[in-house]
Amino acid sequence: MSATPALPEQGLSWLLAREGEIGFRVSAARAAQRAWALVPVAERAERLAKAGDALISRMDEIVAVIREENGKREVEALGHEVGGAVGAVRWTCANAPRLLAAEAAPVTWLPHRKPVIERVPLGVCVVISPWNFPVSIPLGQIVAGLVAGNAVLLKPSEWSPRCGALVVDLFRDCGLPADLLQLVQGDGRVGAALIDAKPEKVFFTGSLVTGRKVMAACAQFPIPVSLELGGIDALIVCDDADLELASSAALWGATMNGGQVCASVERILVDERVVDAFMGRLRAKAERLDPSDVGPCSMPLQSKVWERHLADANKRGLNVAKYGAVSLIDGPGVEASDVYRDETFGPIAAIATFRGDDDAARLHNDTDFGLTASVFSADVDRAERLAKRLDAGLVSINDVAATMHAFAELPWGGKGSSGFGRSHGEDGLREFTMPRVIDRPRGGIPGFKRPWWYPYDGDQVELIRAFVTIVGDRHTGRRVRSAGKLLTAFASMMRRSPRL
Ligand code: TXE
Repeated sequence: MSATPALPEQGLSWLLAREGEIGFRVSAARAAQRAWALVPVAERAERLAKAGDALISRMDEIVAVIREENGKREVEALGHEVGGAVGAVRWTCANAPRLLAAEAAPVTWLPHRKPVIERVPLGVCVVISPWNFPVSIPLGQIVAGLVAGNAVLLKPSEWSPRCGALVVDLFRDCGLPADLLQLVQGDGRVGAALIDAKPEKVFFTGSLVTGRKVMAACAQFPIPVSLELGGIDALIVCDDADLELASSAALWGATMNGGQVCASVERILVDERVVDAFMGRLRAKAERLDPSDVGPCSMPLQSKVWERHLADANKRGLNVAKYGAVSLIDGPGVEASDVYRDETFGPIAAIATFRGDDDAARLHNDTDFGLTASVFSADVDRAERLAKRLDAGLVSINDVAATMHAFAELPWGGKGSSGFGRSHGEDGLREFTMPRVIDRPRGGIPGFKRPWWYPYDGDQVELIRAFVTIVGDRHTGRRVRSAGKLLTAFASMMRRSPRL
């Protein structure tokens, strides 16, 4: 893995230059977007599908760059990155024409009009992405933004610039207008400058701390923002769970991608009646786990978080058991520890116990985060009842990280400190659009001055009272009588006062 990039230590002049350049880049993107928005969705999707072809034909190159820059294990680079990205391209391009099609929206109160709801692009979208999934996270958002008719400026993490450049290069054969998709390298200062350039949308994936800064910056204008933040996701083991399955799921869920996943298992909640049997299996597997299967720390500063949380656990007198690359922490008071309450984002998990489903739901929801969760029980219906009580955006039953970010069909995101907005799925695609209503005269009905326009007179009051009753009353007799009153008032109105 190459040494992570030295952060550019430029002075104010550099930043001002970059801000000037960024303003120009956003203007160029906006000009390109206006032409791109006129291309039919089906044609946009057809062109963008070529990025999926590039992902397949350049698979080995992509995996090599990810592994060099991020250290990810090959199977994870292939499955979570290339697999997740090509799945996002294929699903998005196949479904965008249907999901973005204009739809008639008849309105009871407007029999003489024909409203249509269009899904129109927002304009210039800025995608700010992290280092832990440096290909699949930005690529899925880019293809959604572009197929919806937007321009996209990608600012990859400064810890994965090569992956970011590769992501944009995968679109080179898509026949996109110049400046429609642009790569803007740099650290948080460049990210902040992109927001200051007033795009029409910001899509951020990263930490809660930075997400707050991004949201505050967007609020100045205001710019709509989607925040995909972290999580302290939990795996819940009920008293009737298959402990063999649950312990394997917990080990993999807590350490895949080196534990550097917003959806990784940071908390393992076990019914106290089976905790000893469960921990026996989990520890035995952790001991057998080949440390080389667990990816490295991909961003040097992250290991400082790991060290801080382990030190806090030791200071609290908790049991900190290390098995090669994996650390398991439990003991009285674990729920108050940093490793339990904050995102560790590493191959470290805290274990806490509960008794019964009510206690499990309480323990799970006792956090500000709410991204994903998993529930293990022999009774799937029981597990589903418990799942419905959990503050989380996605819950797997007898599985872990099953409905994860890699599956483009499903909306990905959480609540609370895990952020808001969605990527993937119909919800995610629509995050890159704005509904616009255009209402046309219903064919054949001549233009006429509306009875509710001026002058305001007695006939009009009678007519509108009758119309409201016809539309809103559930009593048939009153509605029939009101129809007669409406016609009488309308005839009188037409005879008497000309409308203004
Ligand atoms: O995130 P940052 P980092 C969490 C995880 C990890 C922590 C730090 O807990 O420990 O974030 O990771 C850009 N305006 N997740 O440092 O700082 C920055 O350049 C605009 C969870 O990578 O949030 C980078 O491109 N942009 C998450 C991006 O924001 C700014 C995945 C993320 O950086 C900015 C990754 C600013 N003021 C980390 N400051 C997940 N949901 O999986 C920084 N950036």
